[in-house]
Order: sequence, then C-alpha cells, then structure tokens
Amino acid sequence: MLKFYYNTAPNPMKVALFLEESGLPYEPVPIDNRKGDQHKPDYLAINPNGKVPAIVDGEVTVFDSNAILLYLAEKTGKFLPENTPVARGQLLSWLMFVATGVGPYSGQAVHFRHHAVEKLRYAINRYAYEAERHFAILDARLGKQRYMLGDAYTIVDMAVWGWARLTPFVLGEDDAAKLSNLKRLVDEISARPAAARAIALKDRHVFKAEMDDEARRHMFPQNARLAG
Ligand SMILES: N[C@@H](CCC(=O)N[C@@H](CS)C(=O)NCC(=O)O)C(=O)O
Repeated sequence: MLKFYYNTAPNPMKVALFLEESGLPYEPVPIDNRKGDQHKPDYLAINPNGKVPAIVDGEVTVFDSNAILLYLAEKTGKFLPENTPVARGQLLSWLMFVATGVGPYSGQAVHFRHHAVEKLRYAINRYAYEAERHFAILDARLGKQRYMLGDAYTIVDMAVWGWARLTPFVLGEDDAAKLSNLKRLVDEISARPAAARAIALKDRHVFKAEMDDEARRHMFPQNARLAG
C-alpha cells in the first residue's frame, strides 16, 4: 500500500487532501519534525531534503508536495484540467507558482514573524510583503473564476488550500481578511468531506505540540552556528 510520510504542516496537508479526495488506499506514516524524525537516515533515504511530505508507492518514491500532487493526479487521472497544451501550460505554471512562491515566502514569513530568535523588522516586512503579494495574485484570479484553472476543481486548488487556510497565521488576521476570493475557495474546500478527513489525520498520531528547545534544535539547526 502507498505510504504517506506526513505531519499536519501545510505541505503534507495538500497531499492528504488529494489522497482523501481520490480514495486511493494509503498508510499514513508520522514524521514528527519537532522530535527530529525528518533527519533520521531511513527517512533521508526517502527524502534527501529532510522535509515532509514524501510518498513511497511500490518502487516509486516521490518527495516535494507539488511533485507528489502531479504524480498522483497523473497516476489516477483525477483532478487534472482538460488534456490540451493550453490547459497543461496553466497547470504547470500555477503549480510551480505555488511551489516556488506561495510556499517558500509563506514559510519564511511565518519563521520571521513567529519563530526567529531576533525580531528583525526588515526580514518580517520583506517576507510578509512577498507572501501577501503572492496571495493577492491568487485572490485576483479567484475573483474572475471559481477555481484556479477555471470551472473544475484540480490539484492546483489543493496546493493553494494547503497554505491559504493558514493566511491569518502567515499574514495576520487583518491582511488575511482582505483576501475574500481566496477565503471563498478555502471555505469551499474545507467544507468538503475529504478535507475534513485530511484534517482529522492529526488525531491518528500524537505529534509533539511544544515548540521548545528540543523542537527548535531539530527544526532550526542553523541556530547552532549562532552559539558562542
Ligand atoms: N518544497 C517542499 C517543502 C517541504 C517543507 O518545507 N516541509 C516542512 C513542513 S510544511 C518541513 O518538513 N519542515 C521541517 C524542517 O524544516 O525541519 C514541499 O513542497 O514539499
């Protein structure tokens, strides 16, 4: 059975949503980042980047959330746009936009706003600005059409949902509230039974809740270089 290495962070949750939407049988395998599971040799053999998510599907291993979404969509033939060069161009563009822009800028915005050992006004402003700018591009598109690629719900909407459901945490409540079209999509997807099942995965395993010294040591190893 397909193994899904996960925790409840935004990138694994996109894949959890696809797995629940598609009905593919899978075994969720917890990777507790706050306990350092992501750095263990067995897991690094699956994902050399030491992050979640990853999947092992028979002899196929795939890591990076949007790569997994594309792999699973092509495997099942589900949640893809029509098979034309024009639609595929849009699919790849928006999938990569989320992978290389929305995700990384949101991640860094969260880091500097909530976790950095020094509260750096310049860094907080830089990443908040870029995260907000990326979400505003999604919001503008969703002001013109129901889903990211048009009339059909696809893996791009799932990729967007992973991060967009956390905009209050990423951007702050006030700036998140301005993204009304994005919120409409998030609310619609979150109301789907598959999303409820994906979110309920958090109850299947116990993950370390505290962001204490041990968790910071595993998640922010760069801090060791600041010591001394
Ligand atoms: N590009 C990767 C990023 C994965 C990523 O950053 N995952 C985070 C959780 S959302 C993680 O595992 N962080 C653990 C760490 O940095 O130690 C993807 O889209 O899957």
